[in-house]
Amino acid sequence: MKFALVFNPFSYKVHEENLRIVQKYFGLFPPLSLAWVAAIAQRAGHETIIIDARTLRLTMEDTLERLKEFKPDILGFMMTTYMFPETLGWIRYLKKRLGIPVVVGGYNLRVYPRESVAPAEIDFGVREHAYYTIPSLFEELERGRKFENVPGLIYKDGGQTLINAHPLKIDFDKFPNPARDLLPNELYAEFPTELRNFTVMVTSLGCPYDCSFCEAGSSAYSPRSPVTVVNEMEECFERHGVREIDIFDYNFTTDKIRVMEICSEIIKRKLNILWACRSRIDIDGELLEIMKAAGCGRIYYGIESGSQEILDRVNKRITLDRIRNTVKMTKKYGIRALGFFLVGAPGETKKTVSRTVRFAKSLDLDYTQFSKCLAKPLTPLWKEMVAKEGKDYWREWVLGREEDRVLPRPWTVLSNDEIDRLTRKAYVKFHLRPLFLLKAALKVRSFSEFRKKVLGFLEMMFSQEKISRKADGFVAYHGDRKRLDFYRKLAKFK
Ligand code: B12
Repeated sequence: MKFALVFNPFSYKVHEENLRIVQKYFGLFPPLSLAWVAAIAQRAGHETIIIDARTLRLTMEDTLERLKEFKPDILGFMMTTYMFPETLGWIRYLKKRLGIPVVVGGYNLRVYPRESVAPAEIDFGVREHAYYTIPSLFEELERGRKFENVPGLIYKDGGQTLINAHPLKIDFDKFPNPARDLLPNELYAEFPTELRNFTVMVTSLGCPYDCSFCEAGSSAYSPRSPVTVVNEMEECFERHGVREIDIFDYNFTTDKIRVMEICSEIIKRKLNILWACRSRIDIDGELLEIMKAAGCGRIYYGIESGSQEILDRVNKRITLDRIRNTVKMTKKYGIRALGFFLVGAPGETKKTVSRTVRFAKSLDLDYTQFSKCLAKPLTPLWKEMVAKEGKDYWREWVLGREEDRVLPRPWTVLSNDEIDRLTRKAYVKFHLRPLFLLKAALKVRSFSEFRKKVLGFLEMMFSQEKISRKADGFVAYHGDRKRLDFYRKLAKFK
């Protein structure tokens, strides 16, 4: 089978947890889920391409041209809940012109398997991982067409939507490395990126904790082995010129021994890669020391609040003292620390937001992100919202029956407009400190980094609207024009 995977651009949403300016400067990341799917298909012997239309700034028409050259037998898309309507728009356009089957997968399929394949243009859905489903589906498409044998497949038969069970156990360690050879690796970057090429990695699935605002809560923790992880890092370095990696695991440090083994392996192989990860705050000096020695340059900590009551209320299971100590220790070992904070969490008042901002300022953080607390699908907050309203906004959204609108936050006395304003204010207050700005300026390594940061700062101060609004013509991130043009040509004429 010839398989083409398309990553479509997406715009800013009013229900988005980030402010528009933050989303704009967030970065351009590789479509990692699609790269996993591509590697699985390639390993099963299928010729596969990924068109990262978002990063290459390709229009639907450009993408169609490229697809006509490749002549795929089947098209694939990744579906998140929030971007569902936009991805569906791309599917509709391409399906109409190419007339080939379409398969979709991704997080939204786990939440809304039936609704995700409801549109007539979508032929198949992959409910779980592609690992067994895609090779088996392609075999059936080539031979038997007995779809009832394909594990985890969602398909349509005589007007009915059928969902096959997926009884096979997934071993994440056996997954082939994501097919980064199909991606324009030179173009990716995130806001704090220091080195190119940059990529993202996922080394474990799930999270055993149960914070009430997070959808990963209590999901089965499934790590890749230290050797597999470092093999992937080495492949990134040698084959794809990668010098910086952001590890996107929900909590990279869930298993201390595993992280220590990963670090020892990096040190043993003398792998010179700068990497970052997301972590809970409850880690110790022993771990930080070896992480630094192995090239860890940044840790993104989930801090959430400067109010102990709110931390307890969202089930965070951390204390303010622990946060202070860990951030201090992180800095002592020479690792940059970023704090993720929530605004509008359960029990939030103007006072608790002020406390959070004061707390954030008192920690020696290098970066912060203030997100607006949102009832995301599968979170305990979402379950409460559905029970209370008797209606599931996200389900209606996926079915095209709901507008992009700000969702109610019955767990706080703050209105949505106040939450928006307070979030913006939090950024301004955190950044507008002479000493912080001076320190940030001294850390800048290149003119392009300087430009990116100054522009981001100025936009945050002067052109961010008081209340989030729709943003037509939204373009994420300022890329490198020369590199972009090179890859656009390659994508169209290769
Ligand atoms: C890396 C990442 C990104 C990267 C790359 C995008 C991507 N997914 O490739 C970037 C930064 C660009 C990104 C962007 C966004 N992301 Co993101 N992202 C992730 C992250 C951290 C890892 C994905 C990954 O590689 N997982 C490991 C692989 C093995 O699992 P997987 O992704 O589930 O993929 C398997 C199956 O789902 C299936 N599958 C997935 N896609 C497809 C496609 C086809 C055709 C098939 C057949 C199968 C299939 O097969 C895969 C392999 O087995 C996940 C969280 C997580 N830990 O999974 C969030 C996550 C997927 N992202 C999420 C969100 C919300 C977003 C954004 C909307 C954020 C934003 N506001 O901008 C955007 C939207 C992107 C889009 N086009 O829709 C949510 C989705 C929640 C939801 N309800 O839909 C998640 C779950 C994080 C979270 N907990 O909030 N993301």
